[in-house]
Amino acid sequence: MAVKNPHFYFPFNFGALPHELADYGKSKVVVLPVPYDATTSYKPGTRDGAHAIINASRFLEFYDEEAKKNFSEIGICTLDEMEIVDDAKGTIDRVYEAAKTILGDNKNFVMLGGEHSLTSGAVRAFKEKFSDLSVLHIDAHADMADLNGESKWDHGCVARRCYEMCPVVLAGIRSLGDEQARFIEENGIPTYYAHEIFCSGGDAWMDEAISKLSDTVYLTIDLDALDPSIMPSVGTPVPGGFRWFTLLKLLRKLAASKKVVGFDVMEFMPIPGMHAPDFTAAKLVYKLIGEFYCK
Ligand SMILES: [Mn+2]
Repeated sequence: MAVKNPHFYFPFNFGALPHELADYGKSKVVVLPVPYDATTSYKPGTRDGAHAIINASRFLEFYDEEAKKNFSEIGICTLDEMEIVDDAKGTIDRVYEAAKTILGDNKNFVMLGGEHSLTSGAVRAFKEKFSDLSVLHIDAHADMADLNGESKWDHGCVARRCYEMCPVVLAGIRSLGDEQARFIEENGIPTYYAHEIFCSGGDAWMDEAISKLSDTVYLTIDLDALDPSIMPSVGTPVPGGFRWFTLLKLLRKLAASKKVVGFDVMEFMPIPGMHAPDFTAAKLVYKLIGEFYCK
């Protein structure tokens, strides 16, 4: 029998949940925080991202007014921050091992970053378990470079690494190099550019994008996919991104027609003194736990 927390104890976990809702054995959802930002191109700071999202999540209200329920009741266990190692590939391999363990225990996976390169470690574990996996990559950047500098494991290469394992659909894209654009074109990778989807006036593109995915989906969200006006706390902001309800609508449609087996929310770079984006990121994570894991 778990001890009821005394009022002065406010646990540091996603949602500040009491022990009985945050215990690994009993929780259906497991949150993996990874404080890693070795290859970030413009400004470091995403190593503090997961911690800041968890901290903000402790002040959320758990009644979801849209779903009319409290998602936290299924149990959300927050792991300790993953220890990173000195090289990028080594850290990504650790994410793979962690994801594999969490999947092996039949838990629902949530990763908080940390830089986007970590996603390929998780996708590798998911692809091993779900052979028909596809990835929905929501991002301002295509992340389709084969190499950035000399590294295959840079955050600008993550969609390319995923594409080597399984089909990938890109959405919200508004920044990419010539070579990446050519690669996307030549390989017919379904790509929903921001100017096309946000200037068209409609949302027919959402159903079309979702129809390009297989039935079993891993969702990766780079927070810079959101417009910098609501999400300035990223390393490389680009104007012209998703607004809150548009992104939720897409993800709700995704949840309605596909089995989302895992997701991550990456590249959060907290800005000291600016706390709205921390709450935006935390609320997004909570909404997605509800959409994907509480049906
Ligand atoms: Mn990215």
